[in-house]
This record gives sequence, C-alpha cells and structure tokens, in this order.
Amino acid sequence: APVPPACSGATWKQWDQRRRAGPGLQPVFLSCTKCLLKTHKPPLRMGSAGPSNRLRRQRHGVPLRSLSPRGQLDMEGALTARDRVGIQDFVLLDETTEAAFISNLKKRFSKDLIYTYIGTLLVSVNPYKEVDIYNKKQMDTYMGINFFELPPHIYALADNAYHMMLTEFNNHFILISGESGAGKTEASKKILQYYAVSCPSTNLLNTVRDKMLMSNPVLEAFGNAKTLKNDNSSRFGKYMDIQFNSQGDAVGGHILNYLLEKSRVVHQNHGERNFHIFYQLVEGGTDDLLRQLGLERNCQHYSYLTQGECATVPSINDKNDWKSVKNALQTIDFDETITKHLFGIVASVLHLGNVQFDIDNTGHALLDKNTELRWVSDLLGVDAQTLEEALIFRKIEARKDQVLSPFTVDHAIYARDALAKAIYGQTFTWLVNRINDSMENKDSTQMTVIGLLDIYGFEVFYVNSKRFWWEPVQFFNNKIICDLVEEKHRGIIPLLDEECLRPGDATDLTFLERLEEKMGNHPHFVTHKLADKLTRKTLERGDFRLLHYAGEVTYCVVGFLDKNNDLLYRNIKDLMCQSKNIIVRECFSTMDTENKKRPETVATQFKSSLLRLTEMLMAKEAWYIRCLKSNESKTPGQFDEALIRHQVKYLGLMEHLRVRRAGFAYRRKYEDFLKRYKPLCPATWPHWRGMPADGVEILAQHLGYLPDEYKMGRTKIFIRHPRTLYATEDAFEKCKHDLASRLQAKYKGY
Ligand code: AOV
Ligand code: MG
Repeated sequence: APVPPACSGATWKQWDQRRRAGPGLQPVFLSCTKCLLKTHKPPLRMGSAGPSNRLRRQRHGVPLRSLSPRGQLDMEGALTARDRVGIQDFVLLDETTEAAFISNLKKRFSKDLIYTYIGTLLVSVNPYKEVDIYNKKQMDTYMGINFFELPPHIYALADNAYHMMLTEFNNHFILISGESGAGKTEASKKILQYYAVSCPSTNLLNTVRDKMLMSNPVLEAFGNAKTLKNDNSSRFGKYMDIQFNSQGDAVGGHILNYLLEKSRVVHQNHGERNFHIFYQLVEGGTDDLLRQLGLERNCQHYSYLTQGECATVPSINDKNDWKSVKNALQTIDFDETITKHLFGIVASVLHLGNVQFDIDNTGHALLDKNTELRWVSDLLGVDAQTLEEALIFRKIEARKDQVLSPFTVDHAIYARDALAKAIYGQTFTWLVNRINDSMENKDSTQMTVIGLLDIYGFEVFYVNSKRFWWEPVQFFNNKIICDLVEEKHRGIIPLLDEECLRPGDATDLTFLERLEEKMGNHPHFVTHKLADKLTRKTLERGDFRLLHYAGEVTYCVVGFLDKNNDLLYRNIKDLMCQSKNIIVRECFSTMDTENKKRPETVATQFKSSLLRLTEMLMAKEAWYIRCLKSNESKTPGQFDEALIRHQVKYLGLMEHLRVRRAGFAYRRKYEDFLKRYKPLCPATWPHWRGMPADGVEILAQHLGYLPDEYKMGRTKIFIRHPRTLYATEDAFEKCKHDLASRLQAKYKGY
C-alpha cells in the first residue's frame, strides 16, 4: 500500500497558498500544524475541492468557475437557482416524519428531480423515462465540485468518491441497492460513464476505458433477461473494480460475477424471456450467419425461447442490440474465430432445446430425429454418435468394464437440459474472464480502486394483490435470517448440503421434511404443514416461506437438490473436454481440474464467494446509493406512494436520516458563532470585516476542525460531534481568562 509522504508540518495557510497557485501541482500530503489530530490528511474543507480538481477542470478545458457565491455551500433549504423544488438533502427537512419524507420525494419527482441526499447517501427514484441530466455538460458541471454545492446527482457522488480516493490514497466502493427494476444497473452504468469521460486520458488509456464501457453491453446480452419486474433484469451479481493510478487516470478494470441464473436457459416463467443474446442472434444475425449456425429466423421455432410466450417485447429492440453487441465484442478484442465459436455455442443451446426423445419398446429414451443433434455436434465440434450416447445412456464404470445404463425419457431430458445449462453457464464465466484480460491494467503503477457493486434485486410479488404484511416495521436484525439460512448443522444451506451428500433416497421432499424437523418452530419459517389455516391457502405442499426483512419470499423446493449438486454426467463432461470449439474445451477442462481439487455444492460456493466479497468491501470506504422503484407498471413519471413508503421502510431510510441528523445536531448561525469565538483567532479578532461565513470558515480552520467534522450551511455552521464544540468552548473559556488577566495587568494602575 502506498505510504503518504511524511507530514511536512506546513500550516493550512501555506497549503492553501500552494493549492491556489494553480495547476501542475500534485496533491501534497501535509498536515496543518494547528490540526489537533495531526493526521496526514490535508486540512480540506468539507467535501472540498482539492488541488487535483482544479487541475482536472483545466485539463478538460472546463472553465474554472468560482464556486457558489463566496465559495459557500448552499446547505440550508438548499435553494440553488436551478433547484428550487423541495429540499435536496433530507437532513435539512424540518420534520423527520415519514409523511414529510415521502412528500419531499414526491415533490421533487414531479419535477424530474430524481436524486435527493440523506447526508452523503444518495436516494434515487426510477423515473422510467429519459431525463436530460446525463450529458457531457452535466459531467463538466459536476467535475470537482463540493458535494452539497449543486443539486444532488449521481455524478456528484461519483466525483466525490473519486476525489477522496485521490486525496486520501485509499480504496472506495459504491454500493447500489434496491429491488428489481429500481435502477441499480442504470446507476452503475452512469457512474462508469462518468469516470470514463471525466478522468484524465491518453490514447492508451482511452482504449482501456472503451473496453470497460463496452463490457456492459456484452455482459448484459448474456446475463440479463426480461422478467416480470424488469425488461432488462440482471440475472447475475456483478462487482467491478475500476483501477486508478496516482494521477487519477483510470488504468484498468476487473469484474467478479456471482451466480448466473442458469436455470433460465432451459426454463422461463410465463411473461419472462431467456437471456437477451438468443433473441438478438435470431433477430439480428445476418442470413449468412444463421445459415452457418443452422438457425431459422423465428424465435417461435425454439422451445427454449417460447415457454414464457413473450419472445418480442415492445421496449426491446433485439436487432439494434445485436449490432451494439457485435461492436462491443470487437472493442474488447474478440477476433473472428472466437466470435464464431461464441455464437456457435449460443446456437448449439437453441438446437439442444429442440432435441426430442421417444420411448423405445423397453421404456427407455430414444432419439426422435437427429437433425438437431447433428447441429449440436457440428457447432460444439464433438462426435455425433458419442453425444447421442451421452444423452440417452449413463456410463457406469465397474473396475475395468464399462456398462451403459439407458435413461428414461425424463432422465434424458434432464441430461440434455443439464448440458445446455452447463455450456451456457461456463461460457458466461469464460466471457467475464476474457473481458477481464482485455481490461487488464497494463500500467504497473495502479494505486487505488473504486468498486461498483450491482447485485440482482429481490423480487417481491403480490399475494392477493396485497403486498405487505409488516406495516409496522420495527428495527429488523437480519442476523436471525442469516442464521436460519447458514448456521452450521442447522441452517438451510448446511441441511441442503447434507441431503445432497446423503446416499440413497434423498429427494427434494425429504429435504423439506428435514427442514420442518429442524426449524419447525422458527418464527421466520413456515411450510404448508406448519402454517395456520389462513396462510396454508397461500402455500403449496412443496413450498417453504421465509419472512425476510423486505417481505415474505416463498421458495419451492422442487429442483433444490439438483441445482445444488449441479450435476453433469461424467461422460458428457469428458466429451466436452474434447470439443473442437475452443471456448467449450477451455471451459470444461478448467471446470474439471477445479472440481477435482475440492468439490463444493453451489450454495456453499456462493456463500464463500459472498464472504470473500464482504471481506474485500470491509477494507474500503463505502458510498451508498439507494434506488427506489416509482411504480410497478414501469409507467413514466408515476409515483406510487404506497410502493415508495414500503421501500423507504425496508431500506431503513428514516433510521438513516435520524442518524445523520443526530450527527449534525449542533448548528449555529454564522454571526453568533463568530461573535462568540472570534477571540480564538488572530484573523478574526478583534474585528472581522468580511462576510460572517468567511470569518467562520477561517475560524474553523484555525481551530483545526477536521473536514468531516463540520459543514458550512447557507446561514449556519453544522457540527457533528459535541466534543468538537466542547473543545472550542474550553478554548474560549481559557482565552477569556487569559484576556481578562491581560486586561487586568494592562489597566492595573488605573
Ligand atoms: P435494476 O438493475 O435495479 O433491476 P435497472 O437499472 O435495470 O434496474 O432499471 C430498470 C429500468 O428502469 C431501466 O431499463 C430503465 O428503463 C429504467 N431506469 C432506471 N434508472 C433510470 C434512470 N436514471 N433514468 C431513466 N430510466 C431509468 V434487477 O437487475 O431486475 O434488480 O435484478
Ligand atoms: Mg440490474
């Protein structure tokens, strides 16, 4: 880790002079001799523009405008000229009631002001329409500003995280949360775009930056799908590190992906689609390409694309998206061969879905026609005969002999679907790795990172058109649920793992019985058997329900054991390892070596990857964005109060607000503050002739207030901790005493 240069002992004034000296200066780590805490941080003002901001604005040719009048921050009431609607920081709301909170959100939303702060937390409400606030001009405006100076914006948060990272030489991450369709992915894209445009650049870096941006359309094509909640729902978790060097250039990126919803490849609920890429290929691929891949230009032809009965969606233009994906693939260095193999895989999955089985006269599975299978074997570069065998027989090895045991039709369908899921899932992971290679930081001087976490949002569904059971949400300790899910030997995951390993007759239903046995009287767990009469009506026999903090979620145990085992028969795996398709061969060979090392169930793998993520995040400074969904029907500009209230509740926004408000409970009018404490600083004593706010700023700096200890409002100064004020008060008392003694000494003779 980089060590900041030793404290040079310069005073704030000297430091400030250097800062004002203009561009060309690197951030210097100094500590104010008067700084009470003697840190290595430059004594910046709150969220202040450090030296690099000025530099950045100049490099980009953005005018070095003065900040708001007199350099003040417009905190109280926050009525900047461009944003006179509602209060832009909830901390400044007169009332802390939920009604006031929601009414403020609503007022702003009605004027397309979708962002509001709670202190440094950003609340965003999905407008479901284009709002003209994401252009280059806006980016320039927000570059290097003080956080509270302009109307709330995601750029302000991004810029502040960036600036803090540069001045403090530490790592940051931005956590974006909210339910499905709330706008998390859009937010993360806006942040990435902001960094791509506003960081300093060179030709070499531009390519890295383009690659970072272009990774999005590719991963979205393969990892997003239309669901009931969101037409572009992320079906995988994504954590992306943006790497910066000491000059603040974005020099590389790295993505970690979490648990792609593979089951979607073979099954979609009504009103939902498979992953976008399938439709894009069928709709957008050239005639020539489709011919090579043996595909028809008709989604209805493919059983993997028609289960949800909504292959075409008004909001999605698959043809255009196909073009963007093709372009993006070029940018991230996919040559023709690799692209061909990649689309070969996509097509082979579609063909696999159409492979049908018949029953032979012994009751076993038989291949119906083998045209589709031919295509699969062609595209994957494996022997057709062996592939057919692998789909309808299981190879059992007994000592040196090999016995082929025939499948039933159900079993064969299972093996077919397992293969489709495995190929697609592995290809997705391969894609992420490949993108990582292309975004890799070639500059060894990477210093710091900003991480972006965009997870899949939970999907809360109406039960009898009522959404909530929990109106009075009290503080919810999520540990109860975490224990229920993962406690050793007793939680759902360990029990599932045990059931998967148990030889013999373990099924999804025996797993459910085990759950009922172990956690039958847990207040957050119900099943059909355990439920009271009323609840029982809403539960099927194979269901269990957990009462999560955001609402009830019902889980159907069918397929739990399978999904957790993620079983792929040995002979299929072996066959794939010999594939002539480079991607398939690579994927399955690495999968094979990994599995030999330490076979882990899916749930356990996921748990440990989340644990690693948590550890990684704990070492970074956090920024939060909370996304709210404005309505369920994706209607532009509609504000559903009940829905918003619910989200405000479970996201704990009111609690958050209370904490923040308490944080700055000490506030004083500038005049009052100055009047009382001006003897503490030679610059303000005995008379201060400038604006009171400027006097207070000088005073605060002289007193060594740390940047995050106080804020400058429109008419008042806000102080976070009582101890800061107490220390000032003590100093004042002492000063008063000294002054009195001096006066006494001076006028002794009179
Ligand atoms: P999500 O990421 O939170 O859901 P998205 O970011 O995909 O949600 O947003 C859903 C849709 O809302 C987008 O496709 C846009 O149409 C619209 N939208 C979101 N944010 C904005 C914005 N700032 N301006 C305009 N439209 C917006 V999920 O991935 O399903 O959890 O798992
Ligand atoms: Mg998303």
